[in-house]
Amino acid sequence: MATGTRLLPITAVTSRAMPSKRALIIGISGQDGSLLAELLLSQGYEVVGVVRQPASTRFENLEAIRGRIELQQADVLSEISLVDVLSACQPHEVYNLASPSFVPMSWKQPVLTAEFAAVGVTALLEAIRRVDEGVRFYQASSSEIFGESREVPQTEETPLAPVTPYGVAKAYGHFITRSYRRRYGLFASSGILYNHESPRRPLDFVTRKVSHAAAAISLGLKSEVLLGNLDARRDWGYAGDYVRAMWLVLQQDEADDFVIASGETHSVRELAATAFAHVGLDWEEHVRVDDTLIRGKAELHDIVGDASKARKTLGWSPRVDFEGLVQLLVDADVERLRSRLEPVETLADI
Ligand code: GDR
Repeated sequence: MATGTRLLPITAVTSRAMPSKRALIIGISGQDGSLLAELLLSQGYEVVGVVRQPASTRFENLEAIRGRIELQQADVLSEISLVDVLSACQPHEVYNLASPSFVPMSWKQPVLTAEFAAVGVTALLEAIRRVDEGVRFYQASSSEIFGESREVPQTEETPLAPVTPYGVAKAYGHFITRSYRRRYGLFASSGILYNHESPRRPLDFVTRKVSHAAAAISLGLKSEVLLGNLDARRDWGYAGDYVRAMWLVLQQDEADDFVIASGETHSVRELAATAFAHVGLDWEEHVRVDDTLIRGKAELHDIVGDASKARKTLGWSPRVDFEGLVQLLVDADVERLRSRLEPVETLADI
């Protein structure tokens, strides 16, 4: 679509009595982007999403809302490309969720990780500065920026000590957002999000890996799963709760940084035990440790967030607890696998 043209079908705009807010989500096709898009649509927003692939691509996470959003293909590392999108869309709010998210991959692709999670943020902030300094900007920071933290739990004031290329790149993104807020007075905020999961998580992440394995084993589709460090602990929450926090961050009077976390940690062992118990199985009979999946010195310890500021200022608190999250993931995987099995069973019956 050419710069300056309207992005949404005219019906979507004129059918509302009040002019709605327009949000631009960079990286809309991922777990967080798609959940955030659904939340914003439910609040009456017009939602435009930026994707790297052609807009005609079938994005599984966006299937339910595909007819209600506009997609723009753009090079998120190019300031010119971003200026074009911002000029065409004229958003009130911009959410930057475009970044690789699987931490171990950042050791294999450190330069690419830095380009997206660090330099790309700068390109976007520069583009906003050029097009409209009044835009509200959300940066997806991550608990990985705390790395080997000496403070437990971490707050917005905890010094950053990242250890992975992903964490280092995210620390840059975090600081540059702060820097543009101070230097240019942009409404640029960061949400420092701890692990947040949903059925839209790819299977590489430990939560989905475990929930999918528990579901598949309970349906007789496989017998075991290989995991890394069972003692590793994380502060896990439900992604639906966390995208609500993103939105709240941009509704404040002033731009700021917020830790978004559950405040409690659980081990991978507890994760497996809870998931397998939910489908009536003993995890110890099905989980094996694969040493190649252990992160060693790159593993993070004592990463747990203190979200007091978010609770007080944003009025945010998570609605789904650890057990509820694990059950929700397992139920979704059971349902997904059963629906794939059904046609096969029907054929076998014939
Ligand atoms: P993380 O998530 O690296 O914390 O980053 P991940 O689910 O990959 O790992 C969580 C913990 O589980 C341990 N673990 C395993 N992890 C994976 N992936 N596979 C395994 O088989 C396995 N066995 C044990 C890991 O060692 C680790 O301790 C997530 C991502 O969403 C980031 O994008 C985000 O920024 C941070 O959370 C906050």
